[in-house]
Amino acid sequence: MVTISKKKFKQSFETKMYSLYAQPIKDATNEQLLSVLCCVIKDIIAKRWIETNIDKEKEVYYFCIEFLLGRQLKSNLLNLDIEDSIRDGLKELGIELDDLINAETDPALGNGGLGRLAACFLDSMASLKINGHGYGIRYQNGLFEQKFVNGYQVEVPDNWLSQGAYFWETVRPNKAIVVKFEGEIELVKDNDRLKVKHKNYIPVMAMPYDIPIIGYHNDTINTLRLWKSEIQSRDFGQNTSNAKNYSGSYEDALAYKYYAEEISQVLYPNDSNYAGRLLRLKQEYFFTSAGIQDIIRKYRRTKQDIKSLQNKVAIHINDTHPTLCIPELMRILLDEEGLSWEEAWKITTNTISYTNHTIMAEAMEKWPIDMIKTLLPRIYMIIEEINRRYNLYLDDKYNDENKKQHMRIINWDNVNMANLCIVGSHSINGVAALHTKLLKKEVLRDFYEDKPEKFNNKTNGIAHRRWLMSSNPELSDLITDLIGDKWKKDTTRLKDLEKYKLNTSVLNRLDEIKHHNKEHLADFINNTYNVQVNPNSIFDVQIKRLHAYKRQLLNILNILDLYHELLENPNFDMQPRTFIFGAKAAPGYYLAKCIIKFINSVADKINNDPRVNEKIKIIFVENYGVSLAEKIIPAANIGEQISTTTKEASGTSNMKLMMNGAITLATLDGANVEIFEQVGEDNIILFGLSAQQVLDYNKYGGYSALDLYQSNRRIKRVVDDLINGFIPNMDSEGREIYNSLITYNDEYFVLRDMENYSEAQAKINKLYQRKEQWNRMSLMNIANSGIFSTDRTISEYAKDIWFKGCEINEKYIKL
Ligand code: CRA
Repeated sequence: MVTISKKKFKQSFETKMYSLYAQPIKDATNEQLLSVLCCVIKDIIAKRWIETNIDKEKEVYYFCIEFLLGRQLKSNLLNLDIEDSIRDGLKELGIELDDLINAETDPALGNGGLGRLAACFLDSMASLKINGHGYGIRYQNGLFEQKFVNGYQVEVPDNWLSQGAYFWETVRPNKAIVVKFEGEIELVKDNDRLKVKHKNYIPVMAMPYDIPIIGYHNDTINTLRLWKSEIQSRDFGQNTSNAKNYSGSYEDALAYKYYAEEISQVLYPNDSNYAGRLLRLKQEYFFTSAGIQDIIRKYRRTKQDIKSLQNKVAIHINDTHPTLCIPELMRILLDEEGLSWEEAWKITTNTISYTNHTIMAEAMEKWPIDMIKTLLPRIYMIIEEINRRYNLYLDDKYNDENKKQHMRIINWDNVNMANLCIVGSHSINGVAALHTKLLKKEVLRDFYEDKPEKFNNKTNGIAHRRWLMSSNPELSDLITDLIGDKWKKDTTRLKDLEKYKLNTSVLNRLDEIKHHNKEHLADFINNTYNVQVNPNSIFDVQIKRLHAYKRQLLNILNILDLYHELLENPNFDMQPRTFIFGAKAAPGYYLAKCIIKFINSVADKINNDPRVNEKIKIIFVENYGVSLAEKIIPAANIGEQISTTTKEASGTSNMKLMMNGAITLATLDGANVEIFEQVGEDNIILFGLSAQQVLDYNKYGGYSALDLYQSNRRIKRVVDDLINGFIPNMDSEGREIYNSLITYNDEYFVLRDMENYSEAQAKINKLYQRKEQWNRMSLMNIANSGIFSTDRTISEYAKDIWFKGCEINEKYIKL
């Protein structure tokens, strides 16, 4: 383990301050102090980082187009176990560690669950001592910054690099890689073989920026390598034989610079939605090609036979965005290594595995043939050949044309990326039990029936180090006082907390801690939004991207209903509630933006109505992201997981909230099903249509939102509020939402589940008044959250997918 004494730390800090800034500590800004601290920490870990990078056993490479890391300082100090000495040392230098923790930018290189999951996976791989590294894109602008103007979402470019650099990263120009776009392919005869020549391509340089990923109390330091796109300076403006023919004019030089740099300029702000844009395809090839070339370069240095690649390397494709790993690896094995198609295919499929994260049809990536052909001519040839061979296989095995059509990789004028992933990898997994079941039985049924052994489930998780130990230290300390600290390395031990379920003083302690966290959040809300919230009220939290299927609309319509009930009957028995929302909408997703405006307008009306003010408050936090989540989650009493059943593949805020003692209010969707299995029916509040009911409605119809609206007084009342001027300052947004519910028959069954949801909320109202029982439920949630640590998820990936059949698997079987 790396360590540093306080004395040594102070010396290093001062020396670094002089060498970086040539100024005394007292003159430095917080940003400068932070950059010095990051450098000192990087110095401390440097040797270990190099050693981890010397490969000893099989390595895992996790390709993901998003990594939502969150701030790193606190979590790095925790994992290195040096927080106390650093805090004390800084204090003696007149610096508060917490000021530096808060000065760090929050790199928002992801949209939501997918990107945050990737970050939690990196944390767990390092903490389980797996040689596992991430590959992604170093976007110049991450997910937009959200501002509310008159209740509307306004998107401002995210400028996470405004401090000039990201203090944790190390750029490695000596490891840069050229990625080739466009051009023509020529097959040249070379003795008895055909050689592939890629001519007139546009070279783009992939520049690696490495971020250390530090394992918890062990010596593992892995790497997240993010690629930035740049011009290839050697070819810049030169008329080389291979590169596209730039005349050398100023205009050409500028055009080339723009072409190259645009690729890593901005993260697509879409969640569960397919961005059908040429630039997105460029991004996908850019980072997969750079990553695969990097892996092979490193492997070649070991001088081992390329045919043993699968014994040393596992490549994981996180959703379909990195699908091009498959043809890119094939390209290198065929064109550079000279292997036969059969040999190359065997190595590729044995090395690559794939996770599906959604069944939403609009999120399934399909790329027009013409686009791929022009942008990536050699890659397209390989995809075409994979498709040709697969069609032969299908024709040989099946007669059913429909079925075959559905399974083809190239279909009509498109390449179906999910199909390519399934065919080109040895493992396909869903992210929660219900999701995997739906993949097998519905969405990917034909593939499952064809090769059932390839399919498996890996229920998502969360890094408990960040989401409990670091963000809720008081709760973490209480747990350790009660059951010792073994749970930190083995979260299933949290189960030991159950023995305190009848212990009043422990339950009260739990309550006190929740109350402190609520006070902290209330202070933050007061300071930031100038709204007073009552820490004795129920903190009811829905934090996730804004999407119709996640049904923030159901939540706000129920709040409106409560408001009406209170106005009609001021003695209406209601425990005070603070409803907290946090959500960004994709900039082009109009309905989602209308819902944001609606929530803000309702909040405005209710928060300013003294008649109900003691009972209901609504807070919509601006610019929800990892750092805000770390503040909100420890303070939550209720976690709203109210998606339309079948639509949420897993969800991960559900796990974070339960682990912090919130009670889940949920449909039996995604991983809520497993939360229910863990805590039992007494410790979760369920409502809503079952998966089967939703599937049946979708298949056979039979639901009329209009009928429901006409026959249910309370439903009609709140739906009418969308358009009757009751909520002020709404323009056409109310009509848009109204139409989605009534004219378009409520695709996500908001009105259908409304009554049931309101009953569930009423149940919570009663339960919360029995404080001891509520605290017991809270304790039972914490105690049973252990399986949702990504340490469990990752050890399953390790033993069932990445290291299956390998010697080192022994290590993970025990986990
Ligand atoms: N939007 C799912 O919708 C899931 C995460 C991580 C999502 C979530 O239910 O928890 O992935 N899907 O598995 C996705 O990004 C491309 O699909 C998500 O974050």
